Amino acid sequence: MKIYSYKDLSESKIKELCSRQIEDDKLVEERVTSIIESVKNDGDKALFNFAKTFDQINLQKLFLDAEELKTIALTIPVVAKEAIETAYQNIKTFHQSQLKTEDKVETMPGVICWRESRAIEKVGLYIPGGTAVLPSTFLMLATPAIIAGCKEIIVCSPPQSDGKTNCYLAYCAVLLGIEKIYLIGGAQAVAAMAFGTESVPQVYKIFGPGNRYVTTAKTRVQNKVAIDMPAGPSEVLVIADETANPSFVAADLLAQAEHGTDSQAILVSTSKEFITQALLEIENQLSILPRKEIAAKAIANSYAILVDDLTMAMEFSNEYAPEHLILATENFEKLIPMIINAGSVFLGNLTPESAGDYASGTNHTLPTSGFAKAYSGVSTDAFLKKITFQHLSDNGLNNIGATVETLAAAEGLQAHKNAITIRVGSQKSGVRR
Ligand code: HSO
Ligand code: ZN
Repeated sequence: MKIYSYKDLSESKIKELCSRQIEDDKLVEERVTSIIESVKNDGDKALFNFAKTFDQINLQKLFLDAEELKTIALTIPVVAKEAIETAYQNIKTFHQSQLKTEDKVETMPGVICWRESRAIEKVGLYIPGGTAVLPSTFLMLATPAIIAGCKEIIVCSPPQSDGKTNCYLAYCAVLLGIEKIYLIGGAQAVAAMAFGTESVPQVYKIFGPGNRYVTTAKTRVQNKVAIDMPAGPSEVLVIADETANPSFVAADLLAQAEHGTDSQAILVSTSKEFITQALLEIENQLSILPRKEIAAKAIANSYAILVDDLTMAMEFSNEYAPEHLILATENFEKLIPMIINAGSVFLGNLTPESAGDYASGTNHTLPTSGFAKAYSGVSTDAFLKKITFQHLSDNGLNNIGATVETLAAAEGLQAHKNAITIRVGSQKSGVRR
């Protein structure tokens, strides 16, 4: 891990450190384009073929039904079942609190405007499989979808080598009342949900993380469906001062690093000595991690920055716009108002990112690659649309009429003006309205 001194960094070097160097991979782009075309043209047939080529499986059907899921779910160890239930309760409580009814607003006497939420009727959730199967992602996406009231929730996850899904995902499905898991992975899952096939219903919005194929496919199908957000590799930025604990911080950086070789784990500290201690701790803890090869590569691509004070640390963090921001300082309260760009924030020395990754209640589907400058993480809102309503009374029509007529005339849109004039006229002549 390289160490930089913030004061000595040029503006262009700061920009470079904040840019997530993800090269365009032409091969991935081409493959994704051809996968999407195949699914669009050949539907289920293409999906069965991709299961053979990519998952080495001869699927008989493309999904597991409620009965099959129940049977698989029975094999879950009791502790895991209880942990999933606790996490689910917290996620549910937090996301339920996001359902808010807004007040009606009288912008002028007799002119009433308001917004109401309606659920997106059909949503598609992608739950990654492969080396890291993520039941937590299932909870993070399906819980707000259910709370929002989405009618159709399609779940896709790549099949295991036995052509099934694992007991954790199956148990989540049972707990959530989701009756099918489609055994489809990669770009083909995204294409199937975007365009629909004989077995897979078409959806209006696709959610969920995934590898480069999945994320590339999501950005590709955006002219057809909405997506939660553009996604890149996961990242954490830890701001630590002398009140922080180097072993805690090292553990947090490694938790991020074990996600993937391209993950970023950035340490920003006010103390040179702290950085040295944390780096030593990383070495110690890394050597006994089961995913040490992956984590070591991610750490090698990451860096530490020495700053003069916490204000400087916040300045860098806002420029970097991390997916996860950990404030490893007793002074976190003072920093909260200074946070401008971050996906999710973890406050104080006893709040690891892992708490939010799994169980505290906040969502772990968050903007990466600097998109925290413009995007929010997934929440109940992401599964809702806000519809505006308005009503004009007699009085309201009189009050707003001239303004609309003048603006319509200024834009040369006579019919717009008429829509007001004709009503005001009917008011005067006593014509029934
Ligand atoms: N840190 C990941 C979420 C996750 N961690 C799932 C463990 N499982 C992205 O926020
Ligand atoms: Zn994580």
